[in-house]
Amino acid sequence: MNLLGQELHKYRPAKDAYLSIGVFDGVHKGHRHLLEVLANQSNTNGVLTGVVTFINHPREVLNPGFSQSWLTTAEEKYHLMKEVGIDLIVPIAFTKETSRIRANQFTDLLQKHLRMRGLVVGPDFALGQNREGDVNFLSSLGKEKGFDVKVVNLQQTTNRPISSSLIREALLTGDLVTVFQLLGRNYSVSGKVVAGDGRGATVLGYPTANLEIPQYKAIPKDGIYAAMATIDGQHYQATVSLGIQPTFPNSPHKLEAFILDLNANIYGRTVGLEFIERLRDELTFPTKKGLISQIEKDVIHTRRIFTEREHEK
Ligand code: RBF
Ligand code: MG
Repeated sequence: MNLLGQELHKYRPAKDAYLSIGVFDGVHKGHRHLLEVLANQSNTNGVLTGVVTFINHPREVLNPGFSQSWLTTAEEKYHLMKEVGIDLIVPIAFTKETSRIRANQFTDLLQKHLRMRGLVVGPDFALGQNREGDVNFLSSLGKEKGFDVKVVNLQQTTNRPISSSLIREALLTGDLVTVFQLLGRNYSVSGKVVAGDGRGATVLGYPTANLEIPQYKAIPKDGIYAAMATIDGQHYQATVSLGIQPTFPNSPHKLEAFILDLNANIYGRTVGLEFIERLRDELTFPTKKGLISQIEKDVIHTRRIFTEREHEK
């Protein structure tokens, strides 16, 4: 049995299912639109809502050398999918072997193991060797083999379809307004608090939590941000410094959060950060005093952003 067969073989869904297939990195607005159509279709037909999602990026296999930074970790992705009502999440690895599976063999496996009765996809979707199973191919195959194919038009923003790569680009330029528009929520990163240099607490009077970020996670452009921190389900306002702290030469690249109104040792705990607004670039200050008074302003700015958001509700 091929790897895909082995992976799918583990599942024994109690009912038939409508499925979508893809990477779904970020579970952005466009993905959510597609998944909502999927959920409606399966509810109408009284079947399960399932997603088959690649663990790695197919492009990694198809063009070696390509490496992806991810908008969502696997756990974040599954959590977001469950929120939109996906019952069955089936992670699969994309391998050379997967890329060579014939389209009809692929759908046979989906029918056999996941009880696929319908497939909901975007207009550019294709599966199977050389993308032979495009939307037209799948529609006629479905008629023959007994599954329905529904094509969902992609959500547009200012004439470009919403895509994970557009969101990555916006993160790289620090354009959180666009990120929010395409993602439908704030971008977030979570990581364990590790030991820093202690300079924040001892020299500046602004102790920061230094976060260890997952290796493949996309991070925004260096700079200072207002963020919402979450620690054990509790929310805190935070001012985040992301970068190389140019005031102190040879500092490592770091993601640090000054968490407002928290007096606790949080070493080893996991902190989630939702990036809300970019405040400024990192600057080089001639004196520590200059940096301290700027940090003071950043913190006041952060509080103001939260107050304004509170009023907008
Ligand atoms: N370091 C800099 O060199 N330049 C900055 O503009 C800068 N801005 C910061 C703003 C805030 C709100 C915080 C919490 C830190 C900032 N830092 C900056 C990082 C600071 O130098 C670092 O936290 C300490 O040196 C401890 O590593
Ligand atoms: Mg620190």
